Amino acid sequence: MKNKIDKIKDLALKEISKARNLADLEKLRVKYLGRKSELTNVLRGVKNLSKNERKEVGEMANKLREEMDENIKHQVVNIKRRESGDVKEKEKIDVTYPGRKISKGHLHPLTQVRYEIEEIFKSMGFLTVDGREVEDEFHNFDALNMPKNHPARDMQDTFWLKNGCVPRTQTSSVQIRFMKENKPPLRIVSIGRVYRNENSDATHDFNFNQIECLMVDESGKITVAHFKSVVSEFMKGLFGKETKTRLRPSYFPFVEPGFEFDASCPYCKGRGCRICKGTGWIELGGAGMVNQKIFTSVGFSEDKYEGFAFGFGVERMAMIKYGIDDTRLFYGGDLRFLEQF
Ligand code: FA5
Repeated sequence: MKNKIDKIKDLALKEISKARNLADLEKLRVKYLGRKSELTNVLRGVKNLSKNERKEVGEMANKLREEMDENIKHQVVNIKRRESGDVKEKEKIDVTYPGRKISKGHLHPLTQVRYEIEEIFKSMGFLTVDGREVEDEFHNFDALNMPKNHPARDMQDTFWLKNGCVPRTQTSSVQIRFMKENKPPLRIVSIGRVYRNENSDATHDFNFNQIECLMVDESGKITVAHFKSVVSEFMKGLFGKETKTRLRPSYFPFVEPGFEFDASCPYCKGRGCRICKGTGWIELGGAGMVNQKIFTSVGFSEDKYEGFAFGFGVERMAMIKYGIDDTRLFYGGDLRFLEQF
């Protein structure tokens, strides 16, 4: 009996001292002091012992009961103290800890270029105007001297809508809308999305942005020299002085004479590469002196006014400015690309 009590004592006191929380401690209390515990069994059997043994074993068992009870109470205090210490540690505020950096977003590179372009034109006295992204056939083609079956329509393979409208293929439609509402003198610039049914490659996409510029005044007041000076001022403002530009004769039904405008390729510095298709130049857009037919289509008398217009691709300008070799990167949504701007 005495051996058994000693074994219970060793095991119980060891387990009680190792208990890590109050729930474990309660389980040990039931195990060693409960009605079904070994010690209670020992006490129940005391009555069957001899008188001397009864006294001795009874005293030992009661002493152990008190000792275990004491140890459990002591351990409750320890656990509570430690738990409240843990909470304090967890909730401690270190006012000297460096703040967490909040990552800030920024404007898309095309939006940055757009704002920059608008600022340059604003400084030259141009008004920024908005156009419509979905146009009717009249404003997108007919009023721009591109009637049905005109071969120039083929160059702008178009997404036609069922109601006969088009997601605009060029920002030149803004010229028509603005001149229908406003009389010259006028200087406007308009930037926005256009859509063409094209296969994508490094310099072409089916959705891109154009900037349209229009300057009109009485006949004799605006010449090609004004166009050249406005464009070269714009190019210097956007790309810096080192970029070379050139004009080539070209045809657009809404200008006469018409030009195409190129900037020197920033990758090969004019030597010829994959991006510029070996030519050393990147085509930025079309331009020319406004065809008198456009003035009559908006209700102005023929030969009363003269002016120039140009339309450039914004993605191509952003490619040159930032040294980007594929226009599709602008629309890929890849943060590794976008975070560089
Ligand atoms: C036009 O769209 C004429 N409206 C420009 C114009 C305006 C001429 C005013 C005369 C007077 P074009 O189709 O060439 O022209 O397009 C102009 C520019 O848009 C191109 O030079 C190029 O920079 C850009 N561009 C054309 N197609 C794409 C494309 N698929 N992806 C990206 N940029 C394009």
